[in-house]
Amino acid sequence: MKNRQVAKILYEVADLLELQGVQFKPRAYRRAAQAVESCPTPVEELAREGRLSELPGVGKSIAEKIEEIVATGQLKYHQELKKALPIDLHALTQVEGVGPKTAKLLYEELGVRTLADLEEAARQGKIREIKGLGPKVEEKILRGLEEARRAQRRELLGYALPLARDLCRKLLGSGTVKRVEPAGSLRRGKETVGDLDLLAVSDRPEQAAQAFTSLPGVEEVLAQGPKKSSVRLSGGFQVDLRIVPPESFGAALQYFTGSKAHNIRLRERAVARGWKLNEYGLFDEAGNRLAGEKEEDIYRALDLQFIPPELREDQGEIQVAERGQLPRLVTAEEIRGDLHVHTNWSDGRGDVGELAEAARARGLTYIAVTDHYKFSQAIRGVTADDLLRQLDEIARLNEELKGFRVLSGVEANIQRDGSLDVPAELLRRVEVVIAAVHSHFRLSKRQMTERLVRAVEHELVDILGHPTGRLIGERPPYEADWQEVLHRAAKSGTALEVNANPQRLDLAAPMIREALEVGVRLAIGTDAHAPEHLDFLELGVLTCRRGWAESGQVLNCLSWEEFLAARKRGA
Ligand code: DGT
Ligand code: CA
Ligand code: CA
Repeated sequence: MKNRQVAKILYEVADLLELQGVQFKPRAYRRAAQAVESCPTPVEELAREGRLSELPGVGKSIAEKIEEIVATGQLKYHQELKKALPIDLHALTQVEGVGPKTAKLLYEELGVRTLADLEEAARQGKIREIKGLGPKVEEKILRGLEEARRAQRRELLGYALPLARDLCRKLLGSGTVKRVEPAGSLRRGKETVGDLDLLAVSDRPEQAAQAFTSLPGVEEVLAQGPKKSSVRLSGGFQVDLRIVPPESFGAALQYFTGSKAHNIRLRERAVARGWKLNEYGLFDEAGNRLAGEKEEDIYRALDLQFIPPELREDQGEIQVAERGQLPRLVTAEEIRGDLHVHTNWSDGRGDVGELAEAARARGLTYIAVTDHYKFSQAIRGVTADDLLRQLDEIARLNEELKGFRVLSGVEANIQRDGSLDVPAELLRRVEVVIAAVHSHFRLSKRQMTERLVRAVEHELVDILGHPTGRLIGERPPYEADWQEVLHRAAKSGTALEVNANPQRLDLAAPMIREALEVGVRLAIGTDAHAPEHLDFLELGVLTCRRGWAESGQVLNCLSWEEFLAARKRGA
């Protein structure tokens, strides 16, 4: 059973509990669901090895539930909860404009159980008739339906990226290919990936195709040939392999990296010169090859700056490249610290020292330890007392660590009214304050905007954590006037987080670009709840790059001393 399917059941339990008005438990289930969904190892394997509780947010009770799901394919507790509301809540709430409450209302009023029912009800104009919903909601649902359908079939980048690397490594290891690289949306760093497109060069294409279709994890061979092969992995993810001659590799890489919209613009540019551009190369009127071996040569021959894959979305990048004014995108090598890390002082795994070591091993020179402040009995967070003791531990550790710095911090909760739950005297004691929304997600647009504005304007808040609250494929962003929030953040000098958790990637790339335009600074945070989660950092960097961010706009590119001076409080 796929992690995603296990997660789906846990998410539904969370939503059903929430509808019953149960406190705190929904959050625990949601966190566990997130951990399962973003875990690169199949949970079946973890269950077999008795390692489920290694997942952040998975305690004994939820571990047992996961074991039951893995063993039987379902969960009795879930079935019981579902009797009261026998609908496909998980699928329905993925549609923007449909929260659990609306789903319940639609079931009670119109008998809507599935996405198909929802679509029918919306098309027949029945939703606008319901008190409290109206024509605007109906329109939104119709738009959201399409998006939700698409998202359901896609994999998170954080899952697909390590998978792609592993497949490439194994294929190279087979000795049948000279070179293999991922193209497609994965190479563009897109937050979700529909299928994987690999490109290879080989002297023995037949054997390479055979090696590819025999890779571990291949469930079904859809096609096998010297030029193109296609497989479906267990779990349903499709991988295409194309084998191309070395003199066409650059052209093929360009073509299959896409996006399709970018390619169309680029081809128009070639055609305007009387040339031809395809996956084999760039050719002039007489059919002479102008470029093809290297991707860079194609852009150069078309009088363009090299356009990094992350920008190839037909969002104006070709015009900007023509003027030679592309941003110098932030790179992973420039990142010096992680600004959002949890430890076993709250709900993370690993102590401060272990997180510091893991960060150092990844080439970083600092981390900010920002454990959750305790706001409920059900959530493991730090109390005021813990936080003071943690400060001592961090100070001691910093004495020992050479060339590495642990910054003290806290992740404060933004309460319903926009105030923080951590007393100001504590906020003053720590070096990094992240403020984030963890409850009351469904306020009116005006209330949510006022709440977020109040938080970013708080004099002690350095970073607004996972600003829009979206969970990819699970929960759309909060309703808020984002232009207003960005504007106020820029004005008050509060950074916006690019949370690098694979499920979040929040801010998302399009909003990063908007944020940068109004002068907002970015802070990448892995939100690590275990040492290995520091690997998520690269997802944050990719997302920043897709948002056209340069290193000067990303606080993590500063040294820790520079960062402290650059904070709102430092200025
Ligand atoms: P995905 O898989 O849905 O996440 O998105 P992509 O971008 O990986 O799309 P995919 O796998 O359908 O195709 C890979 C690339 O191949 C795509 O980004 C651009 C290129 N491509 C595919 N079909 C066409 C086409 O009809 N015209 C052009 N110009 N390029 C295409
Ligand atoms: Ca693809
Ligand atoms: Ca494809």
